Amino acid sequence: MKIIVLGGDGFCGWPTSLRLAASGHEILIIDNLSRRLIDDELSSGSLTNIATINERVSVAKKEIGNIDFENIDIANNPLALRKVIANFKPQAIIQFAEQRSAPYSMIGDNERRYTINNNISGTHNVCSAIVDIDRDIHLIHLGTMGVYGYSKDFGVIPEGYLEVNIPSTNKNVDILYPTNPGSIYHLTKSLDQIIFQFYNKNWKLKITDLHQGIVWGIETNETKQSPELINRFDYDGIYGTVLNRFITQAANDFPLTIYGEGGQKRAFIHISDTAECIKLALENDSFDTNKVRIYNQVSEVLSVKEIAEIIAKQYNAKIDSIENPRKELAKNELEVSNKGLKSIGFNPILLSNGLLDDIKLLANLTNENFNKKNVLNSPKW
Ligand code: NAD
Ligand code: USQ
Repeated sequence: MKIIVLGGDGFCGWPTSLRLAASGHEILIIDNLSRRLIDDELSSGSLTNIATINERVSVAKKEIGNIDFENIDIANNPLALRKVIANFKPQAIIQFAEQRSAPYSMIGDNERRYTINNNISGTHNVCSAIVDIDRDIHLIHLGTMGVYGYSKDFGVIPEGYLEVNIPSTNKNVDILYPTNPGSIYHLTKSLDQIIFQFYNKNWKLKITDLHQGIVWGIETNETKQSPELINRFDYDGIYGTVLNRFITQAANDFPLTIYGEGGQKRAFIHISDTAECIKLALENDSFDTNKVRIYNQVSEVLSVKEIAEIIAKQYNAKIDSIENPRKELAKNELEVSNKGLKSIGFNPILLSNGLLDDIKLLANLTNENFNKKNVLNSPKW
């Protein structure tokens, strides 16, 4: 298949591009490298030394498969985006290209506006281009579990749609699950859903929205094949996600930073499964296009405290409870359905599978890049 991967230089997009190329697909990465610029802006960056995009692509062509790259800002240069889609003629487009940090989106006015403009315009530009160029293109978007909020108020979190009873007609209908975002970033993912609903209703666009949990890990079979293919790995208080942060902290004798008491339950998925689930969604593309297909891309639910305890026990680390910089529930119950992806072959890697050791090893090998100053740099909101 010919596939465009928007945001293919990022943490999820790069290993996914490699996995798809290794499976014989023809990949065109589009990225404006904004994430590398944000590293400079925050004086932070990946714990691993990542190669330039040109080095990455040239090694991937030799070692993995058919991959090319174009530098385009999909939010601010819709004409260039349209031209590339029209010339490349993809069967599918995968949309990773959004500003994805909740803390970054809450720093201040600039970051709030940037996140809204970048994410909403970018995603809308893609939909609008598909309408004019080829309505058979399958759009796969990376959404987030955070659109649902994190609670059991309506029971187990279903895949996108909630069945409700309308008292006046006593009929049951499926509605888009009511959104409950906790940051400007999560708000953009909630708004993306309405864009998809409209484009699907009006132009019958074929869209899969994958509501992904927190991604942990770093390596996949493909990124391990050469130092130039290594993935990025964030550990700072703005882009680092909780499990990868705790592993890096354990590797650097830094107490694990639980925000509050650690009662927040979240859904998690390993980076290799991110790539695998997208491959499954792409290759299993016969579905009812009368509505947007929504899957929950998650493997297991754990609390922050449970994660900290697993890591503290395994690596003899200390745990610190620090004031939570975020406005969120101190504790919550959470149960999530992932039956859609399981029905097309997803067999999740769990935290107990032992991969933590791989990451600890890597975190140790790269600890010359670990900067203590960046661990607690989250804004408060
Ligand atoms: P990332 O920041 O590492 O990658 C995003 C990539 O998109 C970057 O390379 C960036 O340069 C590019 N990009 C951003 N705006 C762009 C624009 N306007 N034009 C072109 N390129 C642009 O993020 P990630 O962790 O790889 O996340 C990818 C997607 O997956 C995001 O949409 C995110 O919301 C979603 N997601 C991530 C996680 C996670 O834990 N990392 C969890 C759930 C969902
Ligand atoms: N947390 C800590 N200590 C830390 C860091 C975080 O206790 O040092 C807590 C946070 O307070 C929060 C939880 O861990 O309760 C998760 O935080 P996170 O930074 O790992 O994840 P989050 O901000 O939710 O965002 C990440 C990705 C985002 C994605 C989302 C999926 O950055 O792109 O959409 O995970 S989800 O959380 O399921 O909505």
